[in-house]
Amino acid sequence: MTEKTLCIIKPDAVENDYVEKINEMISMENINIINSVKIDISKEIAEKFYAEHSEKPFFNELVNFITSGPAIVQILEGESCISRYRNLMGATNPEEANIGTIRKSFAESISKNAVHGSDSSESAKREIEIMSILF
Ligand code: 3AN
Repeated sequence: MTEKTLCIIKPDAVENDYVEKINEMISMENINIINSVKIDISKEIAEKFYAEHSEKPFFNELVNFITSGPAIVQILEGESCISRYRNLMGATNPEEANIGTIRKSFAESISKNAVHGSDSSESAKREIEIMSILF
């Protein structure tokens, strides 16, 4: 089934100039980038976006980091692309990520972990809705 998912290239990866390399890896998987915008995500959008983590001890760190510099917000589209893009991202903690994944290649740490991807079709719908005002 053709799906859409939300991808964010986070401020660490933008600052380190990994955007083209990450997008090349996405394209190699036959996943299309159908919208892409470079933006400073506002605190308001970040808090809404990460609402499911609001009770977690790392919530403030999460919001502070995603708003710390320009990020690339993108909508991806392709066959089963929600799970296929998650696999391409690799584990949340880059130390646990498989070789060949984006996080193994480019993430610095569990919080500065280069990319975000929706984890289910419900999340994808919600996240695309929140971010669609940016495109
Ligand atoms: P994923 O991004 O792999 O779906 P989630 O949904 O568990 O991971 O966590 C969302 C984000 O929260 C992660 N991308 C990461 O930046 C951050 N995060 C998760 N666990 C931790 C942690 N233990 N310490 C700091 N940040 C974390």
